[in-house]
Amino acid sequence: MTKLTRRDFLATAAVAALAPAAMSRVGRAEEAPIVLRAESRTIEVDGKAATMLHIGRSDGVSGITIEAGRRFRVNLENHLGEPTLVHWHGLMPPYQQDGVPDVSQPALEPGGVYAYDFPLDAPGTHWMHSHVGFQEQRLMAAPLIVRDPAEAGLDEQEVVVMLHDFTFRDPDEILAELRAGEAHDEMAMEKPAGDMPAGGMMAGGMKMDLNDVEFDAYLANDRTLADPEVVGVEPGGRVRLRIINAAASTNFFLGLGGLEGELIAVDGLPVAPVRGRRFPIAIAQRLDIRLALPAGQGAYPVFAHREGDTARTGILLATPKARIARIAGHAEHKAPVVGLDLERRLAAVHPLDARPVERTHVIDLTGAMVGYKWGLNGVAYADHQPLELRQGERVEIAFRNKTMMAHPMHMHGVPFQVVEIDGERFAGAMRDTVHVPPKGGRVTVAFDAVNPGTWVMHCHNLYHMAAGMMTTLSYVG
Ligand SMILES: [Cu+2]
Repeated sequence: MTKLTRRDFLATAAVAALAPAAMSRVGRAEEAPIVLRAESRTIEVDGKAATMLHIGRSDGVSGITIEAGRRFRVNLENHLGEPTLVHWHGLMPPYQQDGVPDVSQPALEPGGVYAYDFPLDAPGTHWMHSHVGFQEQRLMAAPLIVRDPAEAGLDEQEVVVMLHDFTFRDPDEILAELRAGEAHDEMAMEKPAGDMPAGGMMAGGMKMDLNDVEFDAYLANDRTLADPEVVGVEPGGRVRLRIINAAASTNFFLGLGGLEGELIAVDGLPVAPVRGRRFPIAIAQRLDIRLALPAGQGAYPVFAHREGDTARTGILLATPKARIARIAGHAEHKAPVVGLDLERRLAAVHPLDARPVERTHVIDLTGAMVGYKWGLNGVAYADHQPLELRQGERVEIAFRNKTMMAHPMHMHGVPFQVVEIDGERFAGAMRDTVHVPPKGGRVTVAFDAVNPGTWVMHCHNLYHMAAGMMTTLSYVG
């Protein structure tokens, strides 16, 4: 049994009243598997209905909240009229249960059920999403929260916020337009990108390609700021934000309004705390942020600002008697461009052991807006050769971005540690997705090949991945 603190109870009750579909809840100690349904649903965005996809439990709740130390025992049912498959982003399953079509297992046909069963060792803020076509852009994603049993007694309210970029259009059409699109500047640029001023201009005035898809809205727990989720909090209460960037193609800055927070984990893996009011979050990444709310009544927005743009989304934390004002969907100023300033300051609480590197793969991130062809080392996924490695090896992957766009690089199987940025070695965060800035950005990650199988590594910008920016790495036991 999971004990609920008073704040847990208050939070659950308040949130259930306000937004029943957007929250997860504590998994009970059931022996039976959790049933997850891939299904369609209708949501309303800016007063207009849209048929989207969903990964939900039979009670309509999105995703799963579960305790570390249990088994991940899930039956995935396909209630869609098309094949699907769900990747457990951040978990370390055996590769046959990793949810990548034709790499882990065949896609799940309509009406079918797949059973998943593997140990859940580590806590963390993770998520689940379809790895089939553009289903993720059609909102087929949900939180996957693995709670730390050691934190069960904390007097702290958990607030999960899942971010999306939203379009009423057919994503296949968007990709076709990108492929037919006009040429962009392709000037070479020596200086790597940091946290740059807004507008996509870098030092020297040269252009980079930012936000190549125009979206209709940005969602936080499926809602816009015109009608945001309002989470009940207590005056002076403690909150743990679990922010998940489930956008297909958008990096954000997570802003805490006037409040200062403490970043305690990235991609579900703990880091030495970093205090701040604004934190970058690239596509597919997660942020765990602790907040101590002021005493007295108040409403506290948690914003996600699209990089290089004024557009924003978010939720509101509000005490029972707080006055809630309308919040504009656009900020007065553009958010900056996501870079690696924060990344350089991060240090894992549980880093890799010190040992010699046994194998290094240099991966050039390649492609161009012209023709919208993306790849790794100049090769699209259709023509890829698996990267070679051996079980047990310490491996480093050196990403070198030869393109005009940033790429959030994600590897399946095991997390990695960021160990080098632009030639400078350091012992950074453990992660599963790292932002590699455009025009010569260089990031090296290290990992131990301890989860044998065939795994994909890809750019998590869904349009780049669909255009070929993916490869596999393969090692056997
Ligand atoms: Cu990319």
